[in-house]
Amino acid sequence: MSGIFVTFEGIEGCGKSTQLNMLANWLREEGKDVIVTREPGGTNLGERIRDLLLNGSKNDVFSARAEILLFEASRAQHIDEKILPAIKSGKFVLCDRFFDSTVVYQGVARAIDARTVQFLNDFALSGCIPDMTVFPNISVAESFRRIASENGSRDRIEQEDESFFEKIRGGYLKLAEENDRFFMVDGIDDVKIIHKKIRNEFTKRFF
Ligand code: T5A
Repeated sequence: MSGIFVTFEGIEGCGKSTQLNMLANWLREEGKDVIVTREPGGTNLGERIRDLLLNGSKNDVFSARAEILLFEASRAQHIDEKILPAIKSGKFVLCDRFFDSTVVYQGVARAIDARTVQFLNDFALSGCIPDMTVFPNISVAESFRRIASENGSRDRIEQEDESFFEKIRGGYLKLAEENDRFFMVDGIDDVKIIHKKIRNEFTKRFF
């Protein structure tokens, strides 16, 4: 028995968490056993690493090498403790961000060379590749508008400037072009329209 593993990726505020929860609700209505999780985080250890990584100022002393290793440590724990056991027992696992985030945030935007990122990802992943990756695509201007309209302070990475997020968006567009598992959807549409498109694609691929 093997479940289905779907990840949600994109720039800040693209709507991935909203869409993940809508898909989870629909799958539950269909009688499926669904696990919702996120990266960094998803386990006790992972959530402690998340706190280290995100709570703080962009001026905190964080070497790019230390940062990527923390993301990978959170991922390795997440896969061993939660994701793989759930998939093996036939559950539907929906994860908010996964290794593609490392490819674009640490690889493209922080300029860690692609071979090193792939090596570290491979080590953490242990072959656990998503079956589908949903990517709501919005402009950086829209991302900034949405972040600004949310109450609460920006996390350490959200404090980066526009050029950082243009690199992230470019990185995702390239991944979407190169990988069939990606499903890119226009993130500027109404949330219900986006959900319907994701649901249709999901049905086409898995049911
Ligand atoms: N990171 C992560 C790395 O650098 N490397 C890694 O390996 C990993 C795993 C994690 C941070 O860590 C970095 C990337 C990130 O910087 P996060 O918890 O994923 O951060 O947080 P964000 O990406 O910042 O996620 P957000 O919750 O801010 O945004 P979402 O999930 O994209 O969007 P969502 O659904 O919360 O919506 C944001 C707002 O937009 C509205 C929502 O109501 C909400 O107010 N919205 C829409 N508005 C209009 N039209 C639509 N279609 C809308 N959809 C949502």
